[in-house]
Amino acid sequence: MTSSRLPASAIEPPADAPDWPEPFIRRYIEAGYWQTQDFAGALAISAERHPQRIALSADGHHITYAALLERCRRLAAGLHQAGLKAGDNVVLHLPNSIAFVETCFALFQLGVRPVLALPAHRQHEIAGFCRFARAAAYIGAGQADGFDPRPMARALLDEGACSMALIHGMADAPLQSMAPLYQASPREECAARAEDIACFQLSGGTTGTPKLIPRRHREYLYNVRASAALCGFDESTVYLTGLPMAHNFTLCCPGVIGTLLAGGRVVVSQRADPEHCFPLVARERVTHVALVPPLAMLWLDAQASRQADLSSLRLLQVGGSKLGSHAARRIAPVLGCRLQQVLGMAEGLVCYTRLDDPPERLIETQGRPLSPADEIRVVDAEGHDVADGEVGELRVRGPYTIRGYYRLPGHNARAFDENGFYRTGDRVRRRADGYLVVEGRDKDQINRGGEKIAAEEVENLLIAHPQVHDAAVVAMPDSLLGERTCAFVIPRQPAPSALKLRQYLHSQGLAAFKVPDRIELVAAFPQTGIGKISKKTLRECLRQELEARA
Ligand code: AMP
Ligand code: DBH
Repeated sequence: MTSSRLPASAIEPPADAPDWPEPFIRRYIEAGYWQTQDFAGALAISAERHPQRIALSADGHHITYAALLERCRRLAAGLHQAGLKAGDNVVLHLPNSIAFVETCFALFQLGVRPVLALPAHRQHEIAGFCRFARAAAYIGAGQADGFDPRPMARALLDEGACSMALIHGMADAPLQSMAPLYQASPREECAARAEDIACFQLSGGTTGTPKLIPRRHREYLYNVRASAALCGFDESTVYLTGLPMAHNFTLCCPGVIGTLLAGGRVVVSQRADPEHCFPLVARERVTHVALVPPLAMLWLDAQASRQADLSSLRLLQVGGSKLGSHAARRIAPVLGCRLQQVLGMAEGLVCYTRLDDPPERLIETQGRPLSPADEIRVVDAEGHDVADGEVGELRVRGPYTIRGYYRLPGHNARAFDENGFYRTGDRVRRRADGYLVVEGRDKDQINRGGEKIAAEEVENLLIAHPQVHDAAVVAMPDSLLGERTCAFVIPRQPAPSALKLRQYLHSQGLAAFKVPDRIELVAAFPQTGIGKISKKTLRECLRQELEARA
């Protein structure tokens, strides 16, 4: 540590981002889980080991480790000159690209903390993150689907949501183009320390407010390194990014960063559909890929009829929502690679099936915790441990599971128990062999093929519409996505049409995946014994109706 560095307390008051208590910090360091490295330092070491190997390939363009490191360091210098400094937060809103990786590592080096927004997020979410994080800057880029970040970035500046907006691509004042920032001479100095926050992941959440998950260098590096070891990542790994890189799964489990620290190659794709990805797999000899279950099912169906050259594939990781055992069974025979089920959460805990697990475990379970130091509890409504084989709520504490969300002390008091265990809201069964099976969920969230939607966030927007008296958003079963969303709405007269309400939600800048698939206008909601809306009854009505139709 150099004397020019600020003590942690000068950057963030402890209540902002709860850290592990001192005895746990000591335990994780002594056991060797936490080391003294930061992400920028880790990339530099990997680049020194194999400077001339290809680190990333995108659209036929390849970049070596040495070139990547140099570009990250130039960009770090440029971003520093632009005014960003250690302890600042920025909202990073980039599609899968080499620029995403460069920007992330440049920010890591400066100790500037990116909020890792998903490409699908729009003004409603992005403005929320900017305000909540008191972001010094928004960083965006155009997306393959035609999204142009510039009108939104101008609106963010107009509203005062952030004070600087940087764009990868062409931009006019008051926006700034990132291109000139790469002209600066490379910056060597690293301002981040192992115990600092590296970035903020986002929680699927259950409420209307954004939840930022502070991930620190040392614990997130442990997550990524242990994951890479478990998944057998090495210099021969060619990792295809179908899902957004910003997501915990694709970034660190072991993902893009796991591949780069192992000296492998990342093949960048902004799409995950078989039409786009199968030719990439064949051309780039992709070995590893991570998908959510609906995409894995599309890959299965496409390959069953197409027989593309997927011979290089070694491992397909599937997570984000539950993979049905029927689809799980088909993966190895149809795609010719191993299946790994992954139960993960941006808050930390990741469970994996192991590469050498027998087929029964690969097909029927969502794996077991990554770390021997993960402490898992499965509890009943009173918080008592249930016996193995019984279903209960999953709680977890460990060397890479956060102890609290950023700047949400009130929510933290509910989301974590008195012993610091995170209440996941997932209902699971632990088998005698220690493997977990996901059986359901307690939280007020819809899991739409791995994309999480907090019911309350959509309800709040609907209720703000002048022609809406009340709204309740629930999951309805779906054969491809697992779940879709249905909004029950009690209208005011004259009642708005479902189409109008949907257009209204888009106009509010809500990400498209959160706009309800179905909107039902009703006169009243079913109620529970104490007069609350019975979402259970609403879900049951939908289920019966869909069954009757089938
Ligand atoms: P988030 O907190 O937004 O990162 O979402 C994590 C949540 O996704 C978990 O708590 C689970 O509810 C769900 N999830 C992730 N992976 C799986 C899986 N393999 N099977 C079932 N649910 C999953
Ligand atoms: O859903 C998730 O958040 C998730 C799924 C698989 C995750 O964070 C992960 C693996 O790391």
